[in-house]
Order: sequence, then C-alpha cells, then structure tokens
Amino acid sequence: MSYLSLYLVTDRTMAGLRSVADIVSEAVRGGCTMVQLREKELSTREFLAEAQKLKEVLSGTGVPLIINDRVDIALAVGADGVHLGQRDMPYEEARRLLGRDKIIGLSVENMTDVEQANLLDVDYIGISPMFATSTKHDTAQPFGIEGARKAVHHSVHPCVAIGGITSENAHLVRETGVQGVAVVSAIMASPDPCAAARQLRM
Ligand code: TZP
Ligand code: MG
Repeated sequence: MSYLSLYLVTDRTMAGLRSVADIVSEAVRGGCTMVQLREKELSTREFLAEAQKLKEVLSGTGVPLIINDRVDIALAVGADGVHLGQRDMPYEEARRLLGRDKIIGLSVENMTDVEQANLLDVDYIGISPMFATSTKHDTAQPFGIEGARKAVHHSVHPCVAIGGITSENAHLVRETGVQGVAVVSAIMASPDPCAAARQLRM
C-alpha cells in the first residue's frame, strides 16, 4: 500500500482543547498512512517544537512525517519530506537542500501545473482542490471527479487528492485512480479521529 493512501494534513484551529499530537496519534491508530504538519500561524520556534513532537509520536510507526512548505524545519527535525505549493520554494531548490532520499510533494492547481510537474522528479503531486472546501481560502477552481481522472491520466507521478474529501465521497475519489486521499477536517475536526481514519481507509 502506498504511503499516500490516507494522508492527514493537520490544522490546529480544528483541534479545540486536544493537542495536534494526540489527534495524529489517534489517526495513525485508525490507519492513516502519512502526516503533514501544516502550520500557518506559529512562530518558527513553535513550529519546530511541534514538528519535534510529531516526529516522536510517529517514530516506530512507519508513517512518514511531511512538513508543509518549510524546508528548514524539515531539515532541523529530520522529517521525511516537505510538501510544496505553487508559490513556495521551487522544487529544484528544495531538492538540492533535502537530497534525493527525502519525499517532496507538490500541489497542482490546474492541468498546466500537472504538465510542468511531469518535468520534475517530485515524489507525488497533490490535486488541489479536489472539491470546494472552506478549510483553505485561497484555493483554485476544483478539479472535480472528471478533472482528477484527467490529471491522474496525464501525470507521470503518483497523485493524491485534497479538498472537501469525506468518508461519504472518498470511494468516488479513489475511483479516479489517485494513489490516496488527503484530508484536514474529516479527521482533525472529528470527535473520534481514530474512527474517522478507519472510515476513510481504502
Ligand atoms: N490544500 C488544498 S485544499 C486544502 C489544502 C490544505 C484543505 C483541505 O481541507 P478539507 O477540510 O479536507 O477540505
Ligand atoms: Mg504552501
């Protein structure tokens, strides 16, 4: 099974009184296969501390830790890789800093991005957004089921879809040929992240 199968992207604003680390730990117990630490408000020092915590939570589980955007944080904690958006550090720079062995994922927002990603040695692309979502505000036009099918068909890389994915629609998304689904709210906002992850699994 691919590590992309059930990809959790964190959001501390949904954690409430719980810690992100506890939610991650429960999600992994439920079958989550990769975790991305995504922080938009924390200071560098707080981000680093949180990354260290998740690194501990995931150690021995075989579940890779990916850091959103911040190559420096990934290097500092020895994370398994980074996820880059179209306006983040260019892929080549990130690869040069991280080396061949780290995982680098890249968000694609349209078919032009898919074609351009084909020229890079990224480890996976993130089809973004799959559906409309209120979790992220600056999203492009959703791919939808047919758009995702087309992206998967044209991409030379493994694909993961993100945005608006729930336990109700995950099977439809998987039918497009993606290697996995990525979720924020379906797990982070769930009162039972372990059960939520179980329901989202293949
Ligand atoms: N990137 C594209 S959509 C999105 C991100 C981080 C948010 C997805 O959140 P949700 O709650 O799974 O729709
Ligand atoms: Mg980014």
